[in-house]
Amino acid sequence: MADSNNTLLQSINPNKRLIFQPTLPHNFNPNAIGENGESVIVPDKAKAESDKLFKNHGFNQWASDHMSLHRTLPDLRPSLCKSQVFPKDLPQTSVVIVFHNEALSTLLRTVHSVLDRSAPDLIHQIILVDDFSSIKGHDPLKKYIADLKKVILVRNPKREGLIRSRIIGYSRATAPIVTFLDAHCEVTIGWLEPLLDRVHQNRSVVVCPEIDVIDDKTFQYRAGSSGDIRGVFNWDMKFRWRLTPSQEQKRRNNYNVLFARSPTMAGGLFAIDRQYFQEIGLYDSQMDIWGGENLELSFRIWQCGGQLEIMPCSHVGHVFRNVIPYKFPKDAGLTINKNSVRTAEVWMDGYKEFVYQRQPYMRNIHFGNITERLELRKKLQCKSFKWYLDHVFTDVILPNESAIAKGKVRNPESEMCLNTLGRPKHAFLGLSPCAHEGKTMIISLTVLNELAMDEVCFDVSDHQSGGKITLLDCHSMGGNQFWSHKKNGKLQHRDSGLCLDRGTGINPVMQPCKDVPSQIWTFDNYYPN
Ligand code: UD2
Ligand code: MN
Repeated sequence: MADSNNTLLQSINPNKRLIFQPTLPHNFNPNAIGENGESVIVPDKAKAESDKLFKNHGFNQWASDHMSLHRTLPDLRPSLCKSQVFPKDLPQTSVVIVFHNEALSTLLRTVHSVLDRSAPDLIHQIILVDDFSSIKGHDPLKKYIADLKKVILVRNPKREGLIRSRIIGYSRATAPIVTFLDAHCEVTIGWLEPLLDRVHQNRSVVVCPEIDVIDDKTFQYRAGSSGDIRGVFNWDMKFRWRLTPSQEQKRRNNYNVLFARSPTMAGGLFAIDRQYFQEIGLYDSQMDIWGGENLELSFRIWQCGGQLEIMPCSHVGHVFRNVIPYKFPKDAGLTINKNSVRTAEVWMDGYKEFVYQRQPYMRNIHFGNITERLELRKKLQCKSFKWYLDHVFTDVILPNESAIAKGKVRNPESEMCLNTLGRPKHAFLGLSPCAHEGKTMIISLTVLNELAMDEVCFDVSDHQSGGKITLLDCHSMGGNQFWSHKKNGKLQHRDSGLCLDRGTGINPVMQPCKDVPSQIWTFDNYYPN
């Protein structure tokens, strides 16, 4: 069907092609588990085994092992994407997939989904880089891929981490475009043409697909970051998704099939011109194992004259997990922070101070030598971080701008301070002696009248006296998260009219407002407008 359409198209315009239409897999069984991206329900008799396997990879390996390596998936693209035509002579890509102790079935499903759902003339090679996985005895991967013509396996003789592993994979790539994927992805129909086309149009554009979610517990395939969401970062140097500001939405005609400019990328999934990647300095090879490299590359692309975009017509699923299942050779937190400090020191100019203010111990991290990266920045005549914030991440909230008041929130009578105590979302706000230290005590009264610690807001849904305060994601919509406060006075909750009271137990409580010392709160700092 697609082939005959393509033949028809080429008789009209020989320079164009339609999206590649995959055919149903050989031996397709519509009743097999997980087909069409549906949830896998583990039968009772396999629950114990599946729970055990979950620990190995931080996802339901049992489900993955029992689904087809060629399973079918829903098509989540906006409908306009389906009729797009592309140049016949799109450049080819090398696909690089790095992995450390990945489950064989998820890795092979990633490979097959690429082979099954990409036009064969666009895939030059798939390079698998095994980052020193522990292989005991029999080596099923090597045996399996021996039959797959385009697939190459490279094995690191020592653990390098994902950053250097990607450089190793890149160095084996020979196609004009290199596409990176994590080892637990599934690509969907039409994923490749829009990525290659965009890089082909402009070699200094780096493009990411929309990342759909493959559920870690059920392997259900569903929409993830779609359409009006783009990548940003916070001052903890963490990648975040955020709603696209209205100006950028307007440029895109309020969400259509046009690319979205994104301040940062999640990290794992992108296509880049092979030579351009070399020119802008690949990755910082002194970053270890995991983390930070996605922001470093994002800042570098924008500051050094490139663009980072998300293509709404390209959809790739990824298994998001809640734990990192593999070991870090050195302390995990320190490794990630070191990578982040290298990023901040090279690219963020004075704005790195905001990072250090949030996590003062980061100042003392030995981040190694960054001379080469600073020279790269000079050689490429890259712009300042201020330029990046003014022109790209225009909706950034600077720490001191975002707050009306900030710091420890103290009840002077008791010398007790509000403290989220690192409790999970949906837990109650706590208290601790103000003499204690810790970032869970640093609370902002934001310009939106929220009481917030990071992205967690103090929410009051129980409007009875004696009700507790719940920690929830900030929604920026007022409602149960709207508070009023006058310097060194009460903290009044708008919708219930109640005031925050130190209470008599371990948690503060909401009480009718009265002039009593237990309802007086002072922030360390107040910022005049
Ligand atoms: C996200 C990115 C990931 C990377 C990371 C920050 C997506 C979907 N994923 O985390 O690509 O940018 O943020 O660093 O955007 N691996 C190795 N050696 C190691 C550790 C990991 O080869 O020492 C492999 C791993 O098997 C996987 C890939 O690197 O294929 C990414 O690791 P992850 O899946 O644990 O990272 P993720 O998705 O949480
Ligand atoms: Mn991943």
